[in-house]
Amino acid sequence: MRIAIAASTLAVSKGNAFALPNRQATIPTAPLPHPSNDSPLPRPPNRLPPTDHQMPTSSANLPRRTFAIISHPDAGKTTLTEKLLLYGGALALAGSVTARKNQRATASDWMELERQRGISISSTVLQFDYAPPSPPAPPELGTVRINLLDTPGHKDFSEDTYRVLTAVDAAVMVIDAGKGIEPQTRKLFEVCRRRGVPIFTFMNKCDRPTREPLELIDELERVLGIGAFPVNWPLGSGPDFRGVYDRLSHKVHLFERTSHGAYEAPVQVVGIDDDLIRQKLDERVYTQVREEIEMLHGAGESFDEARVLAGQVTPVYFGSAMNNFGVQLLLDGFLEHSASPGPRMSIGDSESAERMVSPDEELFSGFVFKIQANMDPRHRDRIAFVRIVSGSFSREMTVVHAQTGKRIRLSNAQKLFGQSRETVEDGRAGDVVGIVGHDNLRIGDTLTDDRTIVFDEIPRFTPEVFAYLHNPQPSNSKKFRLGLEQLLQEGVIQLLQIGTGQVKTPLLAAVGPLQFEVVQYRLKAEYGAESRLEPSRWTTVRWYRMPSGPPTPDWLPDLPSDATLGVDADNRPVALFADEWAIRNFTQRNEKIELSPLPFA
Ligand SMILES: Nc1nc2c(ncn2[C@@H]2O[C@H](COP(=O)(O)OP(=O)(O)OP(=O)(O)O)[C@@H](O)[C@H]2O)c(=O)[nH]1
Ligand SMILES: [Mg+2]
Repeated sequence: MRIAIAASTLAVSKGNAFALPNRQATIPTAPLPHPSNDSPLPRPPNRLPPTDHQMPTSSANLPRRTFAIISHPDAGKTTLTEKLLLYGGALALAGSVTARKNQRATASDWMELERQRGISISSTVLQFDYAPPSPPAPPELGTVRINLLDTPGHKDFSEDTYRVLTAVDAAVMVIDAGKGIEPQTRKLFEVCRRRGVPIFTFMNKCDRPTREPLELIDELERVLGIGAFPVNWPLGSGPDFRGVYDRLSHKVHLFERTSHGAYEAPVQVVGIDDDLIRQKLDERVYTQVREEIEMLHGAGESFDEARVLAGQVTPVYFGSAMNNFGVQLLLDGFLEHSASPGPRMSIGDSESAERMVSPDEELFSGFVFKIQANMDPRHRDRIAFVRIVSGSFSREMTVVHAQTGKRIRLSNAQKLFGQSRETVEDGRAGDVVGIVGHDNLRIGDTLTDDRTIVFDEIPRFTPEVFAYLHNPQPSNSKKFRLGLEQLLQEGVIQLLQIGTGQVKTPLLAAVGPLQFEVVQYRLKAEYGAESRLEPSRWTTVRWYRMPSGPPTPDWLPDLPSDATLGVDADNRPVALFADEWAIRNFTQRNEKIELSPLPFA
């Protein structure tokens, strides 16, 4: 006989329209909360048969989940992404970020340079369908369509990550349990908090020596100022990491390693008093874990889903992405406790007011949050990634491009799975679709059926590094120009023109220096164009204007020697400075001029 644990036993309050159950919420009959005699639970058939990747075409009514994986570099986002795909049934065999020749690479680090360096450079969308366990899932749940976005951790690529955060409804924050909270994780967390994005935490790399779990939980609360609810608790760490105790189902999941973590790890699910646990754990570790679990239990805090959805509490899962430990618990836990796609604010236009656009609205709307050229060398095209906010999408539909007011036909739309793509027939709020063939689409643009809707979701950043890019092969200038032009459209570097006369010098501007390296690499790999980078002395850019409006063309500020003037890509005047002192000097000489780290609206 099987029983389902009542939600009340778990002290979980359901706030969202539907909730996916935890796979382990159905267990062989046993008294709760301390069943002691369970046999290992056979894995239920909880997924569609794996193919290389799966993208069923008819999906109109599937529930959606759209989330990003974020963290400091190297915490294991791409590894976790790959394992979520494995457990989600979207991959039959997981690849590795450190794949050597003839080994399988990950689906999300598809770019040549990412594979060479073993780091993520660009965010990646992976859409797949996951059939969660049934039973105990209520029959109406069925399959869920997941839009998963793996993001780069390095701060030089953070502009891309911040844009992705506008397109998702939740984030999984990965923490290296040996290190705790690192600076970039903290910054990303702050952005999520400001946006009210619910955060799930995965304490990764528990197969290596970690910091004390209680200390990690305490750090989350202290440093990030968020409530932390450990949903599961690690049994040992490093080579002694044997499994986790699931505090909601009161079950212990004992893991076994598989070769390179390419396949799902076998799991035995037993009660906390089971002899098997004593056998697997060192006496000291066993005693410590029991004490910790008792202590957490004694603290009496219950899992409050409403607070999770409000971004006030983060559910914490321990595991090891590389070894596939705890990945299934994270996936099922996330699906159970996260919410379906949320609304977005429309700022309106001169004739319409600001208002929230709900996913249930009938008319289609969405916004572009990313542009990527040459994802597939065979196509050599450019994809504008659109997050659908409301209504539904169908192939060949025409929509209004809010920025130009023109109607455009979306005849070539794709759903993406890393680098692979497939024509999309339909889409719904929460989905990310790739629009091909509309070169006038820019990051931040709105596509809509409702002319009153204009989104303004995309954050802007001030470039902090500047360099000249030269073409050392004049005979190749066509390729060089085309390549640079297309890479500029991706919005990760900007082109400024320095000088005030007819002839100006192009100057590249970016948030971090690695972006320049990527541009040089991609110019060569994708366009066959060599380039030479020359550092510049400029460290700061400011847009400037007179309080009475933009300066007339023949008017120029009084310039100190370590500053220069120019224009941005939209011909707006900018000043560049060699150091802080130059900015002060400039402001003293031009008292009436207003400076801004971003273009004036
Ligand atoms: N020991 C151990 N190593 C891991 C685990 N998960 C990931 N790694 C390793 O950590 C390194 C970084 O992993 P990635 O998945 O590339 O990390 P990332 O967060 O995607 O890194 P960026 O995208 O570059 O920010 C790789 O060498 C992984 O093999 C784990 O659970 N245990
Ligand atoms: Mg990565």
